[in-house]
Amino acid sequence: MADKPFIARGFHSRRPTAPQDRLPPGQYETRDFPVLSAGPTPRVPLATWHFTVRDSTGRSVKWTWEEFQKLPHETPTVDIHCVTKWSKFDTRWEGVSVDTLLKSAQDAGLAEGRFVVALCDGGYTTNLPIADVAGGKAWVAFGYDGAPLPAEHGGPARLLVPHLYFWKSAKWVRGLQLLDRDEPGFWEQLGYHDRGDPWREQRYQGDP
Ligand SMILES: Nc1nc2c(c(=O)[nH]1)N[C@H]1C(S)=C(S)[C@@H](COP(=O)(O)O)O[C@H]1N2
Ligand SMILES: [Mo]
Repeated sequence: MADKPFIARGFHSRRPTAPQDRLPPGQYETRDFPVLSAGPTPRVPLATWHFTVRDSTGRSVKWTWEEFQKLPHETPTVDIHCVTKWSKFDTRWEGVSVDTLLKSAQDAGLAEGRFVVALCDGGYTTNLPIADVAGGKAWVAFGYDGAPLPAEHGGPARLLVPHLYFWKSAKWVRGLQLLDRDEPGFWEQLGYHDRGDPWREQRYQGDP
């Protein structure tokens, strides 16, 4: 692993690591970018890609790729934390803030929900309280490290919710369903924690 200690003449030394206060409990730092997908990588041509926000009454707003690209872009640099225990520091993304999408939804008269389920090509889902995707904490990202987001990492676009375990950052995301009640997603139904805060080590159902 990247953070294996190395031995230098006559004394033990670890390569410089990022400050411990950036590493949530039980995590280790990696410099790699592992790929974790529950199924095959979907490929959707940008010409047919669109992104939809839908409310519980069925009202929706929809963007084509071209329209989506005209929304204001942000370039967050964030640390990410996978429940399989790797963390990666200072990952650089480009995307649209979920706040921008929720504002458009509100302007279009959609009912505000308290929860959201992210919907993806391939059928993956994950649930989040609105409070965890609003307020500058989440993006629909289409760029990584100065290039288009590679398909294996969720391109053309994925959710990015870096303050929660990375399974909440749904790859190949195509929409957000607004809900009044919480509805567990793919991993959450299989026993993973409903919220997944790495700082509280909320890995599995029953964790604090
Ligand atoms: N659509 C989809 N999104 C997904 C997954 C998946 O299997 N399908 N895996 C999740 C998990 S468990 C993790 S850790 C991250 C992995 O993202 P990466 O492959 O870019 O590292 O994506 C999350 N988003
Ligand atoms: Mo994961």
